[in-house]
Amino acid sequence: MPQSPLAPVPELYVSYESAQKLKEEAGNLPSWDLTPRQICDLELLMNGGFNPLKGFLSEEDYNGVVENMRLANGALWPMPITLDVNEKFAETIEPGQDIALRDQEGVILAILSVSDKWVPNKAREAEKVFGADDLAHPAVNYLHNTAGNVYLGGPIIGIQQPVHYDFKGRRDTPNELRAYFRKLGWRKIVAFQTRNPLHRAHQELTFRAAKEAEANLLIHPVVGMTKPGDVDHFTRVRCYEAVLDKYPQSTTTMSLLNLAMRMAGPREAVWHGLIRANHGVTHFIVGRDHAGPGKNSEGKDFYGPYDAQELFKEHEEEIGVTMVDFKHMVYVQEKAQYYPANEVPEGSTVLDISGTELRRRLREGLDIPEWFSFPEVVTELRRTSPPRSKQGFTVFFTGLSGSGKSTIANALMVKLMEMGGRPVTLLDGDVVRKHLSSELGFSKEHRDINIKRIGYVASEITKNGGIAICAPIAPYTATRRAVREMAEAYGAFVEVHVATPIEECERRDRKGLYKLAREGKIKEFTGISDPYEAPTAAELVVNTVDVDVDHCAHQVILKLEAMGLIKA
Ligand code: PPS
Repeated sequence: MPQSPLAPVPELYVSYESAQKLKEEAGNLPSWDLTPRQICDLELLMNGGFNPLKGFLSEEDYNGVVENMRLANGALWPMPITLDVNEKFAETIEPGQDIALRDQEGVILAILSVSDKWVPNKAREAEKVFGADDLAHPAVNYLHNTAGNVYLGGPIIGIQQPVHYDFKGRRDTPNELRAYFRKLGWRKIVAFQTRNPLHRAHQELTFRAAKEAEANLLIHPVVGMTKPGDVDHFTRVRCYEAVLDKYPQSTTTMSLLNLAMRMAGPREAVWHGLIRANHGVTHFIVGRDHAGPGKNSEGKDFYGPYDAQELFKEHEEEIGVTMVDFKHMVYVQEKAQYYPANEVPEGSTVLDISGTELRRRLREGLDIPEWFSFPEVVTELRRTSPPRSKQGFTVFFTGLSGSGKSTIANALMVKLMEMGGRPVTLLDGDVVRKHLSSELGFSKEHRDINIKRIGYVASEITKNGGIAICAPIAPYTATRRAVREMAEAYGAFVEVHVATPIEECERRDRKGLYKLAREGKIKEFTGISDPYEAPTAAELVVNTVDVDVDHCAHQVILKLEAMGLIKA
């Protein structure tokens, strides 16, 4: 049965005194270091956000949830909340044992009394919960490539909440929110779930939804884990705070929810409803493609646009929260105001900017009109995502020893410094081996470590708005890809293949190394006794045989200009 919004929701915490005692005793238990996702799940388990769950799912509950969205006792619960661990740890644990659950600093947050240990059928879980065993779905990808292969289940004893250092004043447990609503006399509350910045259309639709339901409004954004690639929650919360001022006074509040989303569309909507019911909310806005994961590996949507609304409606009573339809709002130019798309006066001009178009405008530093968003929100977004010509980026040269990488990289560095505007760092192969990787040799393992170190430093430089120029041999495709992923999390990655053929490098033999390698005096020499996997999809290929260094560096500059990374 849904909780009355006035009564507190059950929590799994023990008293402060018991917690201190348990903490000491738990020091001797086997312990598991929770993953970021598990910390989010644990927080909502302990504070009652996942009520009626009392811990990580047992095998019987898990099977019921996967197969028909129900716990073994019949209660509605659509999402498997499981403690996944690796085989090595699982081998040391048997049902009946207690384990200490620690955060990433080693602080004990809870004790799990293990009742069940099993190896889940992940393919089945993917099919039933997420609709397809397709790695293009972020939660399916997580299930197969990040989650451990063994699940542990059992009740939890909560010792302390995970620590948050950011936006403390904006985080509320379900009971804190309930108490707040009680204090203000709010009886009907519409919650709006979001993982994106809010613009004028969102403000219009949320306020309208609250007005229609004669309710107050709770902006309830997710700050735990959202879809990879989303705007980070720090930026979003600053944006939300700006939008909050736009609602009439005392109608609206905001609270941050440390949920790890799964992007499971219809099941996720039902889950979100149950979580909101626990937070004392009476109404919940569900829109088109709620918590949608994007396209599958065949380029089609994982779920139908209204699947989430239909599944929610079907279970509305049990969820205990009334669904409010999400109206797509558009701006009508002649009226200078927003209308629901299906109520636009005939013959009027409708203006709208899609998410993709907004990102393009941000990337290129183009105008974002005031009818679309609030100037404070645009300022925040521009601070975090400056136009490409002001963002950091990485230029990654790869090629054989003696191919000319360092010379071109040096020339590029000087040209970029001449232009000014951003700090430039050259991570040349030889320099890196002297300062960062002096203990490493040239085995595959050592080369990989070396390149990943370069990638890490380059990605930090990129994150902080600088230009990183790297010039190692980097002979392996997979390692170059890993570095690309690291850097692309923060800015552009431009791979330049210096494709000087081995014959030419050997003919030049500037350092005399090829001769030594031929004589067997240097082992594992790239191109002679060790492989070089040439890139197949580099952003640029330069040829140093017929073209001088200056010209090669100029080709890179042209490429950077074409990509919008520098302005002529
Ligand atoms: S790697 O594979 O990317 O880690 O190599 P890198 O860090 O770029 O280092 C290459 C420079 O080390 C010298 N050197 C060798 N290169 C290849 N294979 C072997 N076995 C080797 N031993 C020493 C060589 O001078 C490389 O410098 P560059 O500037 O590329 O000529």
